[in-house]
Parts: sequence; structure tokens; C-alpha cells
Amino acid sequence: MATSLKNLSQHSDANIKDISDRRFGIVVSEWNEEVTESLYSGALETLIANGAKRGNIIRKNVPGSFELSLGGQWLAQREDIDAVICLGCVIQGETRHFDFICDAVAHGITEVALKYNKPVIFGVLTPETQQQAFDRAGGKHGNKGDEAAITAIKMLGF
Ligand code: DLZ
Repeated sequence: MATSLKNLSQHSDANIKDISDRRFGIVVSEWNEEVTESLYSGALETLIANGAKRGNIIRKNVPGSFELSLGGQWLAQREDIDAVICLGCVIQGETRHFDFICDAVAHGITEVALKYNKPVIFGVLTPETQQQAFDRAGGKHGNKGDEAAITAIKMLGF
């Protein structure tokens, strides 16, 4: 296994290279806002804790997770941005909406990363309940926003 989960869950990682001149885009979905704001705080704090400058982090909001791919593309296509982090939370409902959104955003983000040849990170929670979302957005299971930030930084180090 190339990357240990232990490292991914750490807020600040000693193995990380200098990222003080790197520029990051963060796209935040407004659906399930309380959760996605916690994801954003985690990602932002983790980037800064690992050496990124606040002025080098650009935020863009989109209405829902379905729009994360296009929001991610708007940032990824900018030459001054090195990596993009997409944050969202899709909670499983009684319809197939959940499957369509999750499939679309997973494929869309992958396409953007490959098209622009830069890290575009999938920081989307897909829980069954809101409680499971809170547990993974700064609760008992950590913060997926932290993990997404660490993943972006690690991808820049390759
Ligand atoms: C419509 C919808 C629903 C039902 N649920 C969620 C959700 O749990 N999380 C989320 O991020 N977005 C949801 N959306 C909105 C869609 O992502 C999208 O914004 C709309 O379908 C418009 O394209």
C-alpha cells in the first residue's frame, strides 16, 4: 500500500514538501451547508498548517455536489492554480437521485483531473444519514476536508 491511512488522517504531515508557493482552489457545495462548511474549515486549516499561504487559497461555491465538476473545471483550467479540492455531501435519500449525483460527480471530477493534468480531489461525503456526515466532518471519524487537503498536497509532491 503506497499511502498509509494514518498519514492521511493527520492534520499536519512532517513528510510534506514546501507548498508555500503553491496555489489551491477549493470548490464548496452549498447543499448540506453545515457539513460542507466544516469540510471547508478542515481543508483550509490543514493546507495552512502544512505551509500554504492564505492568499494562495481560492474558494468557489457551487449550488450542489452535481455542480462540483464544472466548478472544479473553472478552477483547474486556471494556470495559476496547482490543485483543486472539491467538497460536498450527498445524503442518501429514498430516490435514485443519490446514485445519479454521486456517479456524475465522481466521473466529472476524474475527467477534469485528467483533462488538466492536475490534482482534483474528491472530497465528497456520501453517507446514509446526516449524523454519519457530521461524524466525518469534524466528528468522531475525523474530517474528510483534512484528508482531501493532505491528498492534494501529496499529489503535488509526485
Ligand atoms: C437535488 C439534490 C438532492 C436531492 N440532494 C443533494 C444532496 O444531498 N447533496 C448535494 O450536494 N446536492 C443535492 N442535490 C442538488 C444537486 O447536487 C444539484 O445541485 C441539483 O440537482 C441541480 O443540478
